[in-house]
Amino acid sequence: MKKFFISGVVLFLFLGGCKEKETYHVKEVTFPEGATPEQKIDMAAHVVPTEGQYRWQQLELTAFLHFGINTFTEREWGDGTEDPVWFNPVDLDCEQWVRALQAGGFKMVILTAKHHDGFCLWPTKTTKHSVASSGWKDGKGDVVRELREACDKYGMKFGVYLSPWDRNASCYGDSPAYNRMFMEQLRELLGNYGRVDEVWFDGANAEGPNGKLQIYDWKAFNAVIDSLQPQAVKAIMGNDIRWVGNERGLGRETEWSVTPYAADSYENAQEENERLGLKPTAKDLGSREKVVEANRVFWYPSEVDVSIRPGWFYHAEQDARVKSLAHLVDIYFQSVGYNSVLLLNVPPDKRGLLSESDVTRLKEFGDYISATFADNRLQGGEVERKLKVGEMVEYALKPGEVVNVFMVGEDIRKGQRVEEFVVEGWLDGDWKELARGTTVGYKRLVRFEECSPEKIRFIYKRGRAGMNLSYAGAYRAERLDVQREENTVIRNEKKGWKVLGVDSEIPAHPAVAAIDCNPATYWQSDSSDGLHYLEVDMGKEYKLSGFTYQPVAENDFAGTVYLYRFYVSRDGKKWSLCEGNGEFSNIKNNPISQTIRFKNNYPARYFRFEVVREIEHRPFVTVGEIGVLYAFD
Ligand code: FUL
Repeated sequence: MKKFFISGVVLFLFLGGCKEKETYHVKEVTFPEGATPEQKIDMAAHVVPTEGQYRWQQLELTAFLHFGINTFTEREWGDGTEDPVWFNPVDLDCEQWVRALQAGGFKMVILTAKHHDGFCLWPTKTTKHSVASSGWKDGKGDVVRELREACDKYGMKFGVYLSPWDRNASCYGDSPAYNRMFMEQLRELLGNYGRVDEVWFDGANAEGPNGKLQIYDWKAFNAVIDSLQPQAVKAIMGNDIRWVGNERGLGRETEWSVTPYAADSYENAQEENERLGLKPTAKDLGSREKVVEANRVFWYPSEVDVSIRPGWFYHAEQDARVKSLAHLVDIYFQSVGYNSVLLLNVPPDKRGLLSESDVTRLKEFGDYISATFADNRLQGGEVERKLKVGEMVEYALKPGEVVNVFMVGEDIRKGQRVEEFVVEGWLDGDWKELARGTTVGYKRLVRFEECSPEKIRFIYKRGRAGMNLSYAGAYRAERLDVQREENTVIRNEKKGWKVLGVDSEIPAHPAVAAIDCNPATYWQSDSSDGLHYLEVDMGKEYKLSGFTYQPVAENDFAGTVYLYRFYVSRDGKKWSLCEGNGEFSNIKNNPISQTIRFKNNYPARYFRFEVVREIEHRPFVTVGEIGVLYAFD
């Protein structure tokens, strides 16, 4: 006999007037043994979000606040040795953060209560490494409390980021001991600060001081959340919300909220994900092929996290590199408009305020989005409809209206189904294709050339079951000039620079390309096991205070350097080490230009950049550009 096993809660619903009974699977379903491909696809089409996941999806715009000891050291990842006294945001004003984010249209804020450096923004009992030991408010301050109160005052939802990776905790690596400490931190945060709507766990992990890799107990962490804040969604290493796979604000055009990709807390998650070739960065996480090969599927929707600046933490030198309005709007279309939720980071500065440039940009963004979507030009677009595959729905437009955006949504409380659709406009007495797309999900936006059709029709081309169309809209989005500020490279004057030595180079990418002031060209070493290095003669002596590394801006970022050593020399023979354990923090997820500042200045005419490890342990390395910072006499 075939065994039918359906995990999760199963709902039976009678659809208005029709006798057909539909069975829905909340959050997950395991396919019965021997299920046919058609049965699997049909079951996948009936997986629906939990109430919490649905509430979260409706927020559309959520904000990250990266704030902590790194704000004061200007680093992206602290190593845990920082002195807590350095934390002193004398003008801290969480109400200013919340007001600015609200003006941008954001509905929830998520604070980095603890980042990888282990410094806690609340006076925890679990470690001395917290605001209680800081110079701020004589150790009596509590950022989490102040933000909570500001959120309550303005009606903003509140979430916490608690980094499992802790480079300060001495018990990190002693897995049971650290897991206990981490759960205690969770209990403090989730038990003492009122309602929390999202808990964000990053996946970064390493060995502790004992040399052992920390093994996290995700199930136990989840149980703490479920007992204290059952309504909160658990993101990234949690099993409610999935990381979209990059930190550039790019969703997938084909984005399935129903996927066989399993969060780590599920049985056999790693084995199954490997068997199916699934990981957060994979292009395809939910096609028919993947579903048919799988034994189970989950409602595991994606979240697009990206910073308004190149880095996650505030760095004054990035003040002029706040993303343009055009770029933020593109990100909106590629996240919210691709069936995802946007999590935009806006980092408070050393004063404890969002900087003026970011506040202005947030307001521009909020105004642009609300003006664009204020007036739906389709008549009857808000009426819900049921469409069978092959059916279409036609809408009249208000006469003479110019449009360039089409919006469509599925009622995801009845599953995600659409695999292909076409949008056509009635122009000059004929139907012309305006746009086409694959998945829809909660919300799909498609852009096309400006036009004034008399009517628009939506054609449901291909799908997994009947479509529950929840709304359709046509709008005009004002065109904006597209710039990509954060790709600006710090260009040094490199006149007279020469390559002094290099371990290897491939003909298409010679070493000299790393110092030609052109980030589009790059040096690539060969794939030998030996040490890869580049030595440069700068032609004259400088007082070197740091250096810059621009990774290669290509899609897979292969060859990007993670760990390095940096040496200088006055004669090109005797070398002194300035940075022995250098780390380009977070470069794998966020491959932006890196600026490293030394603790001292070094008189030098030559430098040597030695690669200790590539981001994925690949045997070759690439360098888009390497430059130096120097002090004037
Ligand atoms: C990453 C972290 O390592 C970054 O520092 C940042 O917090 C980002 C949101 O997640 O993986």
